[in-house]
Amino acid sequence: MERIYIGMGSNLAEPTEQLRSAVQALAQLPQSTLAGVSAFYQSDSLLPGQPRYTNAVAAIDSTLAPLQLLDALQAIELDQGRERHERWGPRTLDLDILLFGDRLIDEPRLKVPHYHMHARPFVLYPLAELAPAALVLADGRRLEQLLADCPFVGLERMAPFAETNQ
Ligand code: PH2
Ligand code: MG
Ligand code: MG
Repeated sequence: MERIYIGMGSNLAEPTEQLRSAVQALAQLPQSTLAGVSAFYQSDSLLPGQPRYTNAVAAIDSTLAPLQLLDALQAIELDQGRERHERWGPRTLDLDILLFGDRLIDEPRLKVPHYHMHARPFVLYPLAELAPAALVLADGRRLEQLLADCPFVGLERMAPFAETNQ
């Protein structure tokens, strides 16, 4: 079993509903159990002119191999209407593998830790709700330090998932 953190994002077609559906799909993954879901956060898109995003992080424990999990996450994205046009385009659902146990992965389809996660408050702050403060990434960076270097700016924290999901 390895602990995996998955970043979730949506800025089309009722983002909150998209994330709720995604959580249900993650709970159905084979060889895996859902271990936690952060609160949902809203923020402006990094690219101007797009709708605001809703983001969250989920934790799963899984024996899936990284590329098996990536395939399963991309199937969930497609199932929820994801269309890939331009890079960073608006999307109904984005599921990104942020951390995969203590693995460093550098494959054409998958780089872990997720690139740019250190600079994205909408990834780091929900991650910090689930991961221990003392977490050290596979590349040696400390979550505490990444948080200290990434101010909580432009993020709006919504009700915790358990409350919004009742
Ligand atoms: N994802 C992007 C581009 N911009 N902005 C926010 N707030 N949240 C995202 O998840 C996001 C983004 C492409 O991955
Ligand atoms: Mg992304
Ligand atoms: Mg993605």
